[in-house]
Amino acid sequence: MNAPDSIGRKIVQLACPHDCPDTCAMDVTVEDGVAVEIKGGDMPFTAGVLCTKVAKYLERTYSPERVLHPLKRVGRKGEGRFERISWDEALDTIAARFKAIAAEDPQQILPSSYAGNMGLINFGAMDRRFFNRLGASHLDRTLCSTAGKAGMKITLGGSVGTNVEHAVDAKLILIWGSNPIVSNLHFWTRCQEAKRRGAKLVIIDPRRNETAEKCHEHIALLPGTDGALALAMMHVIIGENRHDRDYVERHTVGFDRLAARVKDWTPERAAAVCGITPDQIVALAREYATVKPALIRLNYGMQRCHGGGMAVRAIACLPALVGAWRSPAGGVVLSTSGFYGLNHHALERPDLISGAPRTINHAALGDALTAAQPPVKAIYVYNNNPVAVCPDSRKVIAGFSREDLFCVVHDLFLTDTADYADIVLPATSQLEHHDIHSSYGHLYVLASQPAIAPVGESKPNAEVFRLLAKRMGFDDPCFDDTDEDLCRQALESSSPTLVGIGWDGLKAAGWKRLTVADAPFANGGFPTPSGKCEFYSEWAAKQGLDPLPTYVAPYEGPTSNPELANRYPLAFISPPNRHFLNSSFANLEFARKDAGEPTLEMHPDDAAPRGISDGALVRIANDRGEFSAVARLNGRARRGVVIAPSVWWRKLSPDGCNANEVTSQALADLRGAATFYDCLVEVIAA
Ligand SMILES: Nc1nc2c(c(=O)[nH]1)N[C@H]1C(S)=C(S)[C@@H](COP(=O)(O)OP(=O)(O)OC[C@H]3O[C@@H](n4cnc5c(=O)[nH]c(N)nc54)[C@H](O)[C@@H]3O)O[C@H]1N2
Ligand SMILES: Nc1nc2c(c(=O)[nH]1)N[C@H]1C(S)=C(S)[C@@H](COP(=O)(O)OP(=O)(O)OC[C@H]3O[C@@H](n4cnc5c(=O)[nH]c(N)nc54)[C@H](O)[C@@H]3O)O[C@H]1N2
Ligand code: SF4
Ligand SMILES: [Mo]
Repeated sequence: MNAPDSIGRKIVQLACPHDCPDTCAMDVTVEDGVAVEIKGGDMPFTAGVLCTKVAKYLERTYSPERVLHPLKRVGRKGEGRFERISWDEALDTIAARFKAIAAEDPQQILPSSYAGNMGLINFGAMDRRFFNRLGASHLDRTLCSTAGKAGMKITLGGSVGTNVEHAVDAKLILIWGSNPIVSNLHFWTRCQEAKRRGAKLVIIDPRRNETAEKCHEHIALLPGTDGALALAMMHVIIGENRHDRDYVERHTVGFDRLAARVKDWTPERAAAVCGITPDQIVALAREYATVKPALIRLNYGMQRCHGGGMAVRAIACLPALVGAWRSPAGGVVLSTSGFYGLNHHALERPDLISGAPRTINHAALGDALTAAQPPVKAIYVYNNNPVAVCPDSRKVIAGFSREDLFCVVHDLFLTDTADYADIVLPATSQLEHHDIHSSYGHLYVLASQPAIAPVGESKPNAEVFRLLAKRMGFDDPCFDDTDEDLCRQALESSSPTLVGIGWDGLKAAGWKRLTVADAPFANGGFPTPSGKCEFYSEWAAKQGLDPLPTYVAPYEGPTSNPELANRYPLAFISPPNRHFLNSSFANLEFARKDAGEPTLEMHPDDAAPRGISDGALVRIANDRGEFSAVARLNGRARRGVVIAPSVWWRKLSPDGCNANEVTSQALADLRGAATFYDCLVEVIAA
């Protein structure tokens, strides 16, 4: 932080708290206690640039829609009618209800939090301590990334991979299940520089998304079929003897078994599964094996389906097969979070748990709230808008509508979920609290400092749990730690990547880079049990999983469920809207203006026989539910796939519903992950 000048002006260094791989540094200018300007910070990955939505973060911070003080419900559940109460009344009410329910069985209390704020302190620290000590049900946070993370862990040993700061030197970049112009902007700027230096950009995505328009080639496969494509690429590479024998021999395990596995995966077979041509697969495989350095940027978009974990696992085998890890610009990255080694144990204190509370899967929250035994009697929602973002809305809403469910929502805004709350608590924005940030898209640690006083009576997450812990009588001294104590503890770690990074130095500098070698796996050294890239995984075999990469078809598709596919012939995906961040921003005037209205992108050949023209209102339906959107025949959808950019707030949508009305609670092949993009629908002209 700069010292205030004579007119009381200072610049404060923050980190963007949103769930985005870029975790930008932000400089906020404050005059007389009011934030007047926000800009990208000087952290090298950010390089002074924020995305368009966060460039308007001050409008979010000072939005007239902010919740300014605690509220209690006066209307029916879902109605969203509240009356102002004091913090004391709010906290006393919550503590009294929690004590009564915990006296029966504390597992009847469930936290529901996800990634509204990615700062380590506000994401998971005092809250985890509180619920651990309470003995509440454990929430398995599977909404986004667990399948892909598991695929990476089995193959490479963790969420590690290429530092995309080197992408400018790549000669071939495969952008796979990712839309970086929308969701990884600062990687995209590196791709553009690589393109200027002669690199070829290939995107693999069912949707001709904003990024595809700017790539040299677009492979528009069917959703959920990436595993088959990767297996066939390996079939071609090994069959044509194009693999890097030396790298494979020295730094991988199980090549012979992998070769046997991919033998049947001919380009013809995979092409039929993926809905593309065999020639596309052969050309891609040859190019990938010969152009160096080759980088694969995976994002989570391609693992939101039944076979999502195994698809990531298969793709993660490719760089070792061709020796792409030899160069700093080669390899693959899904997430860099595994490089950090921060002290989550100190933050979360799992040792405070007594007994063995059950685990509830976030991706099946609807089922949990309507059918779990013992029932969930209280839910505490923060950093999360489950009524809008969890799959199978009708079940989720049936759960939140239960009169006997005590519901607390801590948020900056009266979200779809807040409408079901008994108590609403006002949350601070990033300008109003301390935090420390890691990233899943680069290698920097950032300090985020408060720039202004809390707006209204809002409080940060950790502060609310400190106050609740007092009222619950939790006397462990860890409940007295301040936010800065927590920031300090996060860095108390023996991780070699964090050497020389302490809280005070970080605060003064704003950001520091982890110590990670360029081309970290050029000579192997993967964090797997064998230290090699594991084509064959003994560990997976022991877990009862297929030890080799394999293809797992979508639950909802013509081969796995022909009867369903007959009734609901269109594959439905609902990837991020450029102007929102999940459901965040979707209530703000400026973002809604940019986003327009809820749309459904269709191919003209799917629209015509249904009597649907561009701009027509359509209903998107399956056995789980239905919602409405405006049809857009805008060239983005391939045949057989319809797309609803998301996540809109239900109550601000024309028919009070959003895309999750039709998505399912089925779980992916690995780590119980959500399968938002494994979904068949029919589209009907409204
Ligand atoms: N502006 C904006 N940025 C965001 C978000 C947002 O909502 N808005 N969300 C944030 C979050 S939570 C995350 S997890 C990250 C990453 O979020 P992701 O979900 O990875 O989102 P995208 O980068 O948009 O990439 C999704 C792409 O995957 C494609 N896709 C869908 N199914 C498949 C498939 O089966 N195979 C393949 N190959 N492609 C498929 C979609 O068409 C889309 O173009 O982005 C973050 N950044
Ligand atoms: N159909 C469909 N559904 C999806 C997806 C999809 O692609 N399609 N994507 C999925 C993915 S990848 C993800 S990650 C999830 C995201 O789901 P969530 O993590 O729930 O993300 P958001 O919808 O942005 O909601 C976060 C909420 O946290 C609040 N918040 C922000 N900061 C704070 C804070 O400091 N304290 C408190 N108490 N609250 C705060 C925000 O105001 C916001 O209301 O959604 C999933 N749902
Ligand atoms: S949402 Fe992503 S790109 Fe935008 S400012 Fe935040 S970290 Fe940067
Ligand atoms: Mo996500």
